Amino acid sequence: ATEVSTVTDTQAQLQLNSTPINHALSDVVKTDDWSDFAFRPIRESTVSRAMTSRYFHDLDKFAVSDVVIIGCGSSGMSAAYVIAKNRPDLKVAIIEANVAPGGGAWLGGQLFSAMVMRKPADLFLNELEIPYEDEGDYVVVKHAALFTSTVLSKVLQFPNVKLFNATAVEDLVTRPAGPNGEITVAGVVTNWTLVTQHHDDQCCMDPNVIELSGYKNDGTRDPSKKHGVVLSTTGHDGPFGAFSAKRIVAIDTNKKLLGMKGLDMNNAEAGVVKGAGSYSGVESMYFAGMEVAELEGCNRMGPTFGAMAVSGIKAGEEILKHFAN
Ligand code: AHZ
Repeated sequence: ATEVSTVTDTQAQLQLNSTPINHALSDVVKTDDWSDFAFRPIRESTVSRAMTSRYFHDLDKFAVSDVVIIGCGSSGMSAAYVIAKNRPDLKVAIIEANVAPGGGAWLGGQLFSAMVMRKPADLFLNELEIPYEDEGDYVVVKHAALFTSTVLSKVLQFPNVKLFNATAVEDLVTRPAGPNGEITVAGVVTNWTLVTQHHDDQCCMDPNVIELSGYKNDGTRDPSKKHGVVLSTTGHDGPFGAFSAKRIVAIDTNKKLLGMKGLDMNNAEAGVVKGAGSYSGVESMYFAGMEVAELEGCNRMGPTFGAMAVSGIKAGEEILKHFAN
């Protein structure tokens, strides 16, 4: 049996060698002979500078941003797509605590692959050219990772978007916004997530900030410019989740954290979409995704993702209106 399989393998190899393979490196590896293959030369410091110069340039460029999205899960990515596609002139910074962006949208629920979206969220899949099976009232993407990787790749290709991953928002920057105690969010306080996780056992590791646009150099409001916005999409409560919702109830004394209620798909998805958008208690603050459920006391929906996409789209469109008016 061993002899037969050896003969077959050799024949297959010969067949492969006689057929030119049209691969990406065909121009360089002309005869499928890799023996002289070499990369162009480089210095180690060149690699270091190629990364760090760009990162520090981005830190500088996005130190003042028009839109800061906290959390890069399904709702945050959907909002980023809508905003960046329609307004290439706005600087959109996405801050994601995890190394891997995507939040809970790499699997459809439990550890299962397929992602369910109730109609009419399929229209967003059409826009993104993500294939799905049509099951009547709902559609199924064969793997949640197909949705997440597609939205993510489209968002990251917009030149006006910067994703700062492995970076946690630790607080909101706030400023007075009126004579009666009104407050506006004016930026976010950031830190490397690994630092954020060690405030209890290391001393004094001060954070950094991203400020929203709309201020003069002396820090006063520039009325000729639109005020930037923060959109929080940090998901439901957890080690990092519901971050801004929890912070907002300390800032807005009229607000109580209502907390996410039990699972009810029909009520939850409609409720989250209804509650998504601008937050009335603090100016320039917007919410989408499961964080809305924590803030407004909606049910959770479990593994159905239509409301994540649609609440992101709704908040994104409200933000577009803010910058258009
Ligand atoms: O890492 C978090 C995740 O990627 C990130 N995040 C949370 N706090 C942060 C902070 N700074 C920076 N302070 C932070 N990033 O936010 C992302 C949230 O993504 P998610 O997928 O958890 O939220 P989502 O609302 O977009 O989607 C929720 C998906 C769920 S949960 C659920 C249920 O349990 O019923 N149902 C659905 C559809």
